Amino acid sequence: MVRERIVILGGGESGVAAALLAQSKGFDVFVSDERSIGTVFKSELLRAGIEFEEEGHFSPVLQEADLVIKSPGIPSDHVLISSYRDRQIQVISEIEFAARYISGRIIGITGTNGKTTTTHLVHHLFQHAGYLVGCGGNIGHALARLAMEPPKDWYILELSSFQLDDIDRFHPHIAVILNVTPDHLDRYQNSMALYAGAKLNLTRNQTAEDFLILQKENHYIDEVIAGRQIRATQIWVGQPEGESGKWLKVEGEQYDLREFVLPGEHNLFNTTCAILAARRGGLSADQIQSALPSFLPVSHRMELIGELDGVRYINDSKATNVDAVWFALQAMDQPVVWIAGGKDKGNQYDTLLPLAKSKVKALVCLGLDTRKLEADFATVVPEIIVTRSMQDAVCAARRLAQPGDCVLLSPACASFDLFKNYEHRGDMFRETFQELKKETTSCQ
Ligand code: UMA
Repeated sequence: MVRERIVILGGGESGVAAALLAQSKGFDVFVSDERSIGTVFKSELLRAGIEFEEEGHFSPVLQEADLVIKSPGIPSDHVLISSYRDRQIQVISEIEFAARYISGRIIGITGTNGKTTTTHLVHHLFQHAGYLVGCGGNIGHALARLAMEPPKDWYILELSSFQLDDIDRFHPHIAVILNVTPDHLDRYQNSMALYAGAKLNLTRNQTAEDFLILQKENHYIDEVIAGRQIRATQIWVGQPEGESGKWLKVEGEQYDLREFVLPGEHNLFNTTCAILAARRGGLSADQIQSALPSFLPVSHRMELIGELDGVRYINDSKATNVDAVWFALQAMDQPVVWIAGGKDKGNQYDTLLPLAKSKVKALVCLGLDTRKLEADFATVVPEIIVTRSMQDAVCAARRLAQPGDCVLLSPACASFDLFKNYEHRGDMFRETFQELKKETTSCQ
């Protein structure tokens, strides 16, 4: 019998996890990457005996695909993708493929911001209630890896628009769309309707037995939802009823937040959505309340990494878009030395200008090309410094900050120009800070 051939484009986390899963399901697998494949991923492929190519999509095997799995980082208008679609060869995302091999129920969480925190919280609530739970997706651990583990009761998945672009049958029982604001527009022909449309794909295969939790009064969501037929029960979430660090009321049930460590008004909204998802998934209000005090927040998201010379250093490396930085600056109550920059994704900084004017005393640009940042903030921030490495950026920030100030890494951009990913960028920030603090390194 001839085995079905799956071609996997991209040899990162999604591609390699999909390759291992596909091989375990008896497919003939080939992985192709346009750059060199990372050492860890390459050794996984070699160990499994999976064929691959790197430094380019050249192999004739690419033409023999029965099914193509596309990594989320590869744009849909890539010439290879277009050629597959022209030949009616199905191209799907790793999420779509992996979901075909799991049997538990899925909670899919998307949105421009807050999805990592909300995913972690929902995971924690179900785990604390005693369920077998898998947590993955855009959060860093591909669903395909979870599909190779023993089955779980629930899969809590953070999903990006890129992963939702190429779904076919993917079907979450509970879908959460936290918010939609401009991001990744370089991948969506500069169209918010296309980007919001990708997020709305999350509900495409839901039925009347399912739930869709989504943000009220978000005009990007309102515009795209108007043209869609939604079968799931819709739960619209408006302004949360509660006070950060004190209490929260969700559908008439009051929760005590005094021992709950997620600060900020925006997290009241994320927590409301997480509680709604947990309640629809069958958890009781008591089960949720008893889980809240033991929740640990996510790293790289407004993470206080320490204090040096009376200056607090905050790692918000996960803020890869303008809106996330808006929340970060909004939450600051000390003068800010702001480290920003990286790979620009078509950013419009207008919404940040008033906040930068009132809170930012100096901007340290970090990245290979920071001209747009420099130009856009020149009129509102008194001092702007350009750096090309984390060490230089942290040293510049240290020079500019005075006791009582705060150094905030909140880049508004992707990390891929200088770092492997946002975690790597945040880790480098933390390490540089710790070296300066221990005086194992010094600034020139
Ligand atoms: N590649 C090609 N051809 C191309 C473009 C890229 O072969 O034309 C190769 C690259 O050389 C690289 C590989 O594809 O080796 C990387 O694939 P990828 O960029 O899709 O990244 P993965 O390592 O597979 O990680 C992806 C998500 N990355 C992106 O969406 C960019 C990870 O989200 C996710 O955690 C992981 O799958 C597991 O599900 C990260 C992310 O930055 C956190 N997400 C974006 C965001 O949150 O803003 C959407």
